[in-house]
Amino acid sequence: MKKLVALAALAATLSAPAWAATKTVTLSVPGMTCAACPITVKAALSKVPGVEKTVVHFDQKEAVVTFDDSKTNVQALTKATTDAGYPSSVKP
Ligand SMILES: [Cu+2]
Repeated sequence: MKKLVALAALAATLSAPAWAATKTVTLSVPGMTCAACPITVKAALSKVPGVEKTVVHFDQKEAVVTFDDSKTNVQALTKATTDAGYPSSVKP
């Protein structure tokens, strides 16, 4: 978590207005078992308002999500993948 906070603070200092910060979080998505799964996971995450970028790594079974923390949060991201059939958790 410390690293995430530091990154968010850095991003806020560099580019975002004081009331919004762009955060990047890595989600572990163990349920991705075939090459089509990342497409579903990526689509689910991209639909969450505030998500700016989603990169899914099938080999590592993880999704790297960049989002505006004034519009969404990690709970909404994990809920989105869970609702799509892929429960996820934040990687430390
Ligand atoms: Cu699949």
